[in-house]
Amino acid sequence: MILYLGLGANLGERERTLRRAIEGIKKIPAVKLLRVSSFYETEAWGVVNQPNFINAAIKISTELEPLVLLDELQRIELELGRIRREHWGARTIDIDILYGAEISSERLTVPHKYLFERDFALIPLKEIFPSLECKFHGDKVSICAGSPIDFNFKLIACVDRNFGLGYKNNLLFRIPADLKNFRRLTLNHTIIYGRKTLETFPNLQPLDKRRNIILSKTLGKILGAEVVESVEELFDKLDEAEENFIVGGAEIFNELIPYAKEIFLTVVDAETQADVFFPNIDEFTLQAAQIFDGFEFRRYKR
Ligand code: A4P
Ligand code: MG
Repeated sequence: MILYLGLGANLGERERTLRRAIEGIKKIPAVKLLRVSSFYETEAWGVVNQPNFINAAIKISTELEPLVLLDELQRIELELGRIRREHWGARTIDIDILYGAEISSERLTVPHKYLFERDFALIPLKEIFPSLECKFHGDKVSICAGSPIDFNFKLIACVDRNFGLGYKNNLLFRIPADLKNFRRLTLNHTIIYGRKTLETFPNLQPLDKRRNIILSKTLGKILGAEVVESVEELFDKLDEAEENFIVGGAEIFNELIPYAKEIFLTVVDAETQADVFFPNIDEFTLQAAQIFDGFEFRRYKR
């Protein structure tokens, strides 16, 4: 089932809390995060004399029963410090199921009962669900920084015809033209990768002339690289104006593809015995392809 959720915060470090909530939702078993909207600064709706909110919407697919999902969302609200006080009152985080099913029970009404009256929910939702038919009401809602999609993540990989990525912790291909293209694209930018990918680099060393960030819970200090333990910690280190290339492996691609804007794939016209695969790219569209003898360069955009 595809569901759209709305998130809102008007107390504390609002952007960080929203990003942590999205990461928390991503980690719920049987939930797949498909898409994230920009963050929007919005005037409090329904109650006056409250700080502005930041609101966002996300798209997920899930096999969970909606009430089980609601339990999980409320657990995340609690973990992030939501205190239930006044109805419609100020909150560190509020997560609502906005759209995607028809449910009307005591604990849960979907579509959310005020969805179509509230620009703070509709405008982010419409961004990730453009075919939704709705009317806006002229409320004060403006795009602001801080969404995970603002970090300009680009995924880059070389795969076989079936999107196979590697075998026994190694790359499937080392094609000189592809390595050259990789270098040209990533030079002077930031590259982000996991421990196993570090082990595929020459001399097992970080790559030169690029900011290297390694996402790993087990690695210690590495000369020439910064090590972060979590995606949240990564967000704190990144610069929105930079081009941040995610270079592997499969786990890191899976972690960050929901936030990616662009994908560069070298697709080799071969079938190999791969044991890890590039994640599903249904949310992206092909922008350009350059065909060579035995492989092609493809560029996809969200
Ligand atoms: N519940 C029923 N349907 C749903 C649903 N679709 N999604 C039940 C989530 N929960 C749903 O919610 C109360 C109960 O609603 C839940 O226990 C659940 O069983 P709550 O989050 O505990 O209380 P609340 O948030 O104060 O009430 P409510 O009605 O959910 O408020 P809203 O609709 O979330 O509105 N202004 C701006 N600019 N931005 C905002 O984000 N948010 C609110 C709160 C008011 N003004 C705002 C914003
Ligand atoms: Mg709510």
